[in-house]
Amino acid sequence: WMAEGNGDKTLRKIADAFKDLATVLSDSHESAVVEVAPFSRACSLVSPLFASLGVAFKFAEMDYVAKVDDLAEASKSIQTLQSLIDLDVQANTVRKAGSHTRNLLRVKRGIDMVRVLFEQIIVMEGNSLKDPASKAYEQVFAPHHGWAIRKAVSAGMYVLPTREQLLKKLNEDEASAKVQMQIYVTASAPLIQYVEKLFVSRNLGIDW
Ligand code: 1PW
Repeated sequence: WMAEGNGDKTLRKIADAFKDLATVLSDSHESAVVEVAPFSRACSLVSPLFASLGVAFKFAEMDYVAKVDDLAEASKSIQTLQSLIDLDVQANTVRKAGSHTRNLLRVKRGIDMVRVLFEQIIVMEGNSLKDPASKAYEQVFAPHHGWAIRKAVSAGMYVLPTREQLLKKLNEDEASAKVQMQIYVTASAPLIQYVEKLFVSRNLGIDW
């Protein structure tokens, strides 16, 4: 039976990791400090989810994984997200291709897209993921992508797994999936806002 589903409980791991990060934020309020290591670890747990969206999202998964790996590597020498950004500010490399700060902004979009996707899946009717996935992509990534990538992604929307297939791959039933997805939606929102605030408060912008 393990070959069918995912005995690792992907959704629960994601929910738990983001809940822990949200707790750090809510306990520390204004003085909140998020460390790069637990942030990148939580983001890495989201990768199998991209993989379960099927071959069409292989490129999205590869791009996301490479950027999360870069943050994990950075965590060996940089402790907090704030200092990760400040180091790029000082070196004038914030927008440089492959910089940690640029990768952080892309990874933030990845976890935000999953947040919107889960929000949509929780309220959706029917078995097609096309509408929830399209909405998540349109809202989070499409404004930052050129024509060719947008076209490729919209083609991929026709070969997504069904909701039933996705839940089976994730080894969840309807009820358990909704619980874990809602935990992620609730926990990821303040974390995403926190990362955005790091950029905005330094006048770095988040629309690039
Ligand atoms: C959940 C529904 C499925 C929607 C999946 C949408 C995936 C969107 C990400 C596709 C990214 C693959 C192509 C890579 C694009 C890069 O040019 C771009 N990366 C991102 C994440 O936007 C910018 O990366 P860069 O130039 O900073 O290396």
